[in-house]
Parts: sequence; structure tokens; C-alpha cells
Amino acid sequence: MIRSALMNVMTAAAIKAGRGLKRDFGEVENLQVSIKGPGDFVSVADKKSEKILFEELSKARPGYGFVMEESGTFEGSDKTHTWYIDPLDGTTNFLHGLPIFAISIGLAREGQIVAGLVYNPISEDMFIAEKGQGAFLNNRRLRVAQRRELADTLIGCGTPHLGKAKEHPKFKAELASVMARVGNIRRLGAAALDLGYVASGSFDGFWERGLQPWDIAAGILIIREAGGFVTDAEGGGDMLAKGSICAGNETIQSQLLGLIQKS
Ligand code: 2AM
Ligand code: CA
Ligand code: CA
Ligand code: CA
Repeated sequence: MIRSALMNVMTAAAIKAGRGLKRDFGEVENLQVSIKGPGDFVSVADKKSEKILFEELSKARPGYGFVMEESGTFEGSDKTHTWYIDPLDGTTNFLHGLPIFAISIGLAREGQIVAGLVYNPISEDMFIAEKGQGAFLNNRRLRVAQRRELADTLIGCGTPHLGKAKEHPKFKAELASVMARVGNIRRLGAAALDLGYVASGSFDGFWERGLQPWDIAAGILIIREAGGFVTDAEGGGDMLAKGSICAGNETIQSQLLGLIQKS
């Protein structure tokens, strides 16, 4: 696999920010943490990682816009390109000492996602994709799982967060109907990584609501480039705007979507 100049920029930025996250994860009990909302925490590690990503990506691609979880949106002089940045996806895991978290970097050109990267600095798993070029995990070409029977599948999901349960009134019904049909369910707590695991075939499918563009921009492209199907929870293509996602191979994605919609 030959890496493009763009992907070199993205991987270098992620590795640099990841080094900081790994260091902070080792001393997580000393980190300054603040609360953004009910059950919603942010640490200095999130902010430091975002600063590194912003600086590195701005240096390499001046003028591109940014949509970032912690510092908000920056309009660039280049109106065609926008970075979607989650500097630490899975903050709750991070703060609880669970090594299931990642940096997520997506790049949109004229509203289309053209490059994505999800990097767990502890496992050193690096999922990458560029539009039309396939998806890779540490240089291994990815293909979504090929299982076709729901009963054989392992399905990832996201549960509503404290204070958000009212916004997702159907979740319990969805979970019950999916659990009744699939092999088993996982809830890892880092949406960007969940999507990477769909691309690599570890998960046969995944669904979640209440997400933000920076959680999923990169992962959507990585799944598609691995041959997977992705829609929003209504079956349309508005994942970033609606913040919902349902993914898998063609068969499992459509069956999972059917279960969610009937709930
Ligand atoms: P984060 O760790 O970057 O905040 C898991 O369900 C996903 O939801 C994670 O990707 C997580 O991203 C995000 N998340 C966690 N707490 C949240 C909250 N209170 N509101 C919205 N999203 C949240
Ligand atoms: Ca957060
Ligand atoms: Ca996130
Ligand atoms: Ca985050």
C-alpha cells in the first residue's frame, strides 16, 4: 500500500497527538477533568490532543476549515475542505482506565468525506481510508464481515447517556428486538472505534443515535471503503446531520435497520 501525502499528514498528526494521550492515560488520576453536562466529561488530555491535531493539520493544509468537539467550528479560507476532529473519542473509557479510545480525523471535500483515520494509541490500531482507495488497518486491507445470518452476528451499539435518555425513547425497544435476533451485543463506548471494528469485520453491525459529526465522519468512509453499507437510523444518507448510524455488510445492515425501524 502506498500512502498519499494527505494520509501521511493525517497519520503524523494522529501519532503526535496519540503520544500525548498515551502519556496522560498513564497518569489519568492526576488529570484535570471538567463536566460539560450530565455524565459528559472532558479532561485536559482531550484539549491537548485537539490542540496538537489543529496545529499539525493547519500547518500541513493551511486554510482548511475545522469542526472540532472541544473548540468548535473554524471557517477556513479554503471553503471546500473541512476537517472533522474528535481528539479523544471514548473519554469515559479513558478516565476509567479502559484502553478503548481513539483519535478520529475525517476530511470532507465539498461536503463529501474523502479521507478518514481512527487511531487507538494504546493498541496502536490505525484504521485509515481514502475515497476510492480501500480501507486499511495497520497496512492490512479491510473487508467487512461476510456473515449473512443475524443469529451468527456480533453487533455493537451505543446506549443513551445520562440526561439524553429522553431524546432516544425507542432505545430500549430497539435493544430488545435486536438482542432477540442476533448472536450477541457489545457496547464499547467509543463510536469511532466501533465503526473501525465494523470495517475490520470484528463487528458484523453497529447502530447508535445521538452522535456528532466528529464521532462518525472518519468511520463512515472507512466502513464504505471496506465494502460496508452505512445509513442513518431512518435508512437515509444524513448520518452527519442526524447523528444516527446503522452499519454492516449489505445484508446485515438492512436487517439491522429493519429491526430498529420496527421497534
Ligand atoms: P466522546 O467520548 O468523544 O465524548 C459513545 O456512545 C459515544 O458517545 C462516544 O463516541 C462518546 O464520544 C460520545 N459521548 C459520550 N458521552 C456523551 C454525551 N454525554 N453526550 C453525547 N455524546 C457522548
Ligand atoms: Ca466528549
Ligand atoms: Ca466522540
Ligand atoms: Ca471526544
